[in-house]
Amino acid sequence: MKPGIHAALGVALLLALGGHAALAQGAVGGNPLAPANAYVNAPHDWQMWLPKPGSPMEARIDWLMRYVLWIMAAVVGFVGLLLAWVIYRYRAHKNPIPSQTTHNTLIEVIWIVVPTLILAAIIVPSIDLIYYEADTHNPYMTVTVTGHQWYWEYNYNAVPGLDYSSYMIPDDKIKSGEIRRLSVDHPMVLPVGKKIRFVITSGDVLHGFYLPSLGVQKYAIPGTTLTSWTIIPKAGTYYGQCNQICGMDHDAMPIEIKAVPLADYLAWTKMARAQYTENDVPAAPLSSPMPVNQFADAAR
Ligand SMILES: [Cu+2]
Repeated sequence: MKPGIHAALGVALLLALGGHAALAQGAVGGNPLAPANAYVNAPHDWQMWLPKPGSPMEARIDWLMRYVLWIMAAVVGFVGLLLAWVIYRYRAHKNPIPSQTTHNTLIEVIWIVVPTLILAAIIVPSIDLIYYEADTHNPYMTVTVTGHQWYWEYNYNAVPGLDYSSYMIPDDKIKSGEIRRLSVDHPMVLPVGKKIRFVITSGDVLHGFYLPSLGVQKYAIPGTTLTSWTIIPKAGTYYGQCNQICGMDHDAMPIEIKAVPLADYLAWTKMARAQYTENDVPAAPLSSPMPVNQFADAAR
């Protein structure tokens, strides 16, 4: 049996065993979807390259990055060698009487045509990727993402009432299996293999909705929306951060996404909706920073 099938069977078994217990506890944001933890796509020490692609979009971005990098390396290498050769071969000592040549039609044609072809070779896949990234039509579902000082709010448009806040777990409350400055109390839960559209906005100042391993990066701008999308083929946990300097706790608003099989996602929406309707919005951890606007309100 292939390892992939093994893993899938393992996940199914875990679901059968653990799914109901977790659902019964109603542990939204705790660990209701344990199998999703099997794969974690997170930054690691000494990471030197882009994150491992977790979506087709990031895979394309990664490919284009390497493609352009190789072209760039070839250009830099060629020009560098040419320069070295000219400096050596035509140095004043060896070449006391310089050539008076000012034009060479063949060389001029080459140095116009070749760069044009190189640019065309870069532009075609670039434009293709821009159109691919902009294609938010026909999603399976839409999540409205609102940046706040300093947490994220996720609104599941197709699930009435499912709108909750996601706070970073403070350093002193981190448990094993969680990642300092990246794990959150209530992650965004998404189904694997489905096209998810993000509608991104802000409730106060500029934020940045940045999911490096999924190839998503959009400003969250008060008063307007930007859209992006993703498909996550592999169940697991993916991370992002606010990457627009947005105030004192800019670093304390990470994004955590749990990608789970569709059935788990649907079960989760029922559970989450029941719990979140009861409690309105899940409580933030006690040591979460007080929203700065409270000071402003108190001063009035
Ligand atoms: Cu922010």
